[in-house]
Amino acid sequence: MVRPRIIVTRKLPEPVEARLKALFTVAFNPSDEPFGKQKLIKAMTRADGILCAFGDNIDAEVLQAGGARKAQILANFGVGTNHIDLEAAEELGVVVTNTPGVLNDATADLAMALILASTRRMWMHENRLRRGEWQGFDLTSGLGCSLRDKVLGVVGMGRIGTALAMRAHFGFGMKVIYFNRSKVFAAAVPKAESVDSIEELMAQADVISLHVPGDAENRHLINAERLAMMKPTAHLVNTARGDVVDETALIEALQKGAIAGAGLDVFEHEPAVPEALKALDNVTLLPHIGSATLETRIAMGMRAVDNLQAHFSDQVPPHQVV
Ligand code: 8YV
Repeated sequence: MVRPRIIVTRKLPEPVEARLKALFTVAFNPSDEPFGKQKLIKAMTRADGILCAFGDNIDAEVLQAGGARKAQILANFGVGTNHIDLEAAEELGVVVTNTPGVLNDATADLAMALILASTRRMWMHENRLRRGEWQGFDLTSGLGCSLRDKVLGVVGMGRIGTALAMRAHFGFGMKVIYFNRSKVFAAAVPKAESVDSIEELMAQADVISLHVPGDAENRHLINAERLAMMKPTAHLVNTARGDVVDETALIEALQKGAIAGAGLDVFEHEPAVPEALKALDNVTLLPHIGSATLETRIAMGMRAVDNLQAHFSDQVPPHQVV
């Protein structure tokens, strides 16, 4: 039997590449240079399946490419699929899969780390120390705020939001409120309270953490108006997608001190990070590393391979999106 031909757009952890090699005829990307549009179009016409990732902009034009040979499946390495035109994929009969579940802990850990970094003003302190500005121990300057009995507002209480809420509630004594666009959902976190509107959450929370998908409906969900509803002592953490927040409005709020701080792992125009944001010391900035542990990245890769393997064995992939 002819082995399916798979094109992999990014360098993957070694055990994942080894498993792919054992199952398929694979073109890897050892240089890890991201694919541009033309290369994605070419991949679409030369493979039976593509193992892609965040940053590969797979729009309708890419999806329409192909003739005698056309990729039947896009196995995304990651849970978010906002970089793929799902509607076009569905229309064209291209299967899209993702890798949910295995990155909940890593991403929730990082959100918790950003909450701690922001509320304890770690970036400001570390930066001053590295610049040689630490004059010695003192009791009153640069104080942060404690988390016990503070309110964590989770926007999007799905798998990752729930994992964060558990950490915040059991590990740090925080009260949890949450807002979900689907009202049928009941949180698995003890005493977590659902609020009726995002406005209510913005106004009540001491720390707000975003865990919604980066789809059109959520673009600029956190805009100037909603940022203005936050307490001046509150912190915003984003490990979801950059465009869920109006970055310009956030910069303004941070510059004015209208909110106390922010912890950001994602940005509106990655990998570009505005200089105005870098200049602020009430914000912690990380380069989209929510799922970046070796264990997690291997598990994500294996899940993507599971999806490919099922598809090419004429089974429904376990994590099919469309
Ligand atoms: C991944 C992510 O690293 O899974 C996601 O949606 O945002 C990240 O944790 C990224 O998607 C890799 O493709």
